[in-house]
Amino acid sequence: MDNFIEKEASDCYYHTFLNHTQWKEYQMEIFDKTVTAPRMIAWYEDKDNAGANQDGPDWTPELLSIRKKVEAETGLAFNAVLLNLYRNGKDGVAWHSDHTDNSGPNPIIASVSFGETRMFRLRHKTRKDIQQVEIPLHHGSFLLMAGTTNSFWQHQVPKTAKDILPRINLTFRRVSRSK
Ligand SMILES: O=C(O)CCC(=O)C(=O)O
Ligand SMILES: [Mn+2]
Repeated sequence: MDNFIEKEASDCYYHTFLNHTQWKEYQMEIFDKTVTAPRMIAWYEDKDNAGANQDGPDWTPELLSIRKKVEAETGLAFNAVLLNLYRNGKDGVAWHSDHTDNSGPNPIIASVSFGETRMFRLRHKTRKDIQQVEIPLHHGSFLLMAGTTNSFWQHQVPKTAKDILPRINLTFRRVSRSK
């Protein structure tokens, strides 16, 4: 959904997140190697959630206000958000599905994007006859991944050779570590 957040507010959020977030590098395990992911991240989670890192950053007013809007839109409650910063076209995220945070095989993830438009691609895990889906995620847009999206599909944000500005993406999640 485009213009989930209007242009002026999106500009404001973009600059605030870009300049006032403690962006961290993220080390990934690929086979036997540890590599640095081509993007920066920041993780926020309700401190009263079981198992939450008590030393993590507190939700900022901007994040809380977007979370409220996302919750009103979806009728769902979220207790964590992962911020991704794609500094330029060399940053991206490789094919994956999101089921690693103990929210089960069909997590509901609400995604909000700011800054440069990047392509969000989906591919079915086994059905090669189903065409890939490509969704441009614009400044202020909203995307909901629900149902079996993450159990049957993988997604990526491909790198691009274009000379582009940063993009910031927020993925709201429901994390529950108790079984
Ligand atoms: O940047 C995006 O739109 C997707 C990010 C993503 O897939 C993730 O954080 O798991
Ligand atoms: Mn993902």
